[in-house]
Amino acid sequence: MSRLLVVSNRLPVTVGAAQGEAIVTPSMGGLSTGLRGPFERSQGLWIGWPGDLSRLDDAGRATVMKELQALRTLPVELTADELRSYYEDFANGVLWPVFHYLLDRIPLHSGGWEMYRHVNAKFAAAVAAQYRPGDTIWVHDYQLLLLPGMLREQLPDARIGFFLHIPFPASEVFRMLPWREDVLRGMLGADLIGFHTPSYARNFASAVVRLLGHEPVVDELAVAGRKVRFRAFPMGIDTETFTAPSQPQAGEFQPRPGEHLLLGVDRLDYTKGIRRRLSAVERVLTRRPDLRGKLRMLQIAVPSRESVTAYQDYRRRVEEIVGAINGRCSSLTDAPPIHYMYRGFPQEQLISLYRAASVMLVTPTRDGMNLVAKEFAAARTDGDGVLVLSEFAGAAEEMPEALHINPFDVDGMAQAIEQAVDMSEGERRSRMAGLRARVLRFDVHRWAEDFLAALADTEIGAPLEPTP
Ligand code: ADQ
Repeated sequence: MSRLLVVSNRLPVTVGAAQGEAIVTPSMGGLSTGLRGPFERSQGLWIGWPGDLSRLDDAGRATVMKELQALRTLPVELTADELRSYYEDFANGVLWPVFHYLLDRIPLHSGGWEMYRHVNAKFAAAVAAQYRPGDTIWVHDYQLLLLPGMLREQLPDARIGFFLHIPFPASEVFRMLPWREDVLRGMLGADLIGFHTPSYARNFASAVVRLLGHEPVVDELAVAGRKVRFRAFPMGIDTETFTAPSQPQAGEFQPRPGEHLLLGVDRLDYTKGIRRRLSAVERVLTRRPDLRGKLRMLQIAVPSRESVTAYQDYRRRVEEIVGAINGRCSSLTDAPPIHYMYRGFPQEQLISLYRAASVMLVTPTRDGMNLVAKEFAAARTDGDGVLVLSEFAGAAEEMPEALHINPFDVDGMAQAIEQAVDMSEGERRSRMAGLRARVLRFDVHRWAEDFLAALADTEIGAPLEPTP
């Protein structure tokens, strides 16, 4: 079996300290869960940034390195400068808004390209140093778009896969990126390129035709004599975790009797449509006085990218709107309708909340997939609950039984929330049954296996012409 080299910006570990000792704990995200099987079976290696190790003393550093090695992870260390410029300024400051169609967020002076290239090259050197003939390399996400091309130059015969976790925008938007050709050439270094949905794959193909002139045949492109395949592999979740019975916990959240609980769970990110969602809830409260005191919105926002200015601004604006709505809609007898928490929650608590909610609101203005929507459906082992889902989330293509909304139409969103609250139990159950059947079948293990099987099946061709 081919050894799997996984490459992602961040290693799936957290380096911390306990009783003065440095410790490394594996962090169980969706990706690491999905890859666990093939990774263990092939005695794989995971290459990525381990987090900031600069505060460790020599002994702590030695312990961390040993533990990272024991977990079969290889750290690519980044200086504070590299991290700021490559990750914050370029990946999150430029690529993230362009790929999510938020063109007004592109900074006037979009810095960081040179450093982005430099850090991708640093990753390429780390991967090439570990590579043994016969290995399979799987590169992840928008932080490493140039890496497949750089690896192809160094390792012409390597089997390389790339998966993009965010949308690939329409070519008309993508071409606004000043480095568009380099980005495409970087991606085309892979033998197989995966996206969450067929529409992202189509957008990618039209960008390639338009900017590089390569015409695809179905899902294949011929690039400098090599065959590059691209197609959709919709990512799923670890269904076992989300279907397991909840353990009752002290102080657990309980909805009040007769209350309709609306739930939002997101990273605090300006693509998640949190402000529009809250406005829609306010509209429901204004239009439906009968629901006042009976409708509560629980919004959980996990802190994210806190050093990026756009995220600080967005957080301030979300908090302003929470305050404004509560100010307008609270009374002496009713509790404030918006219950907002800015922090991460342990997974068991999230699952209890998914189970307590009457309506789950997933309303991003753009989202590659959105796993929260799938986690909610999987967690509803009682077969009840309504999902209100943005048509701009990749998940919408696979979840037709949800109530689809356009987050730019706040009135329409308010109507969908009312429809969800008023929905009969029979309709709720029949929609939920459809959602659950698909989510449980196409889980994250299947996603990883399908991608790796398609990659194993790909012919490896001649090298790319070196990029100028
Ligand atoms: P994200 O933008 O992070 O991922 P999403 O797919 O929804 O979005 O995943 C978020 C994860 O964080 C979920 O597993 C959720 O349970 C967890 N989470 C959210 N809020 C939390 C909280 N308050 N406390 C604890 N955990 C919380 C990117 C892309 C997505 C794509 C994924 C996977 O932007 O579109 O679906 O990668 O490819």
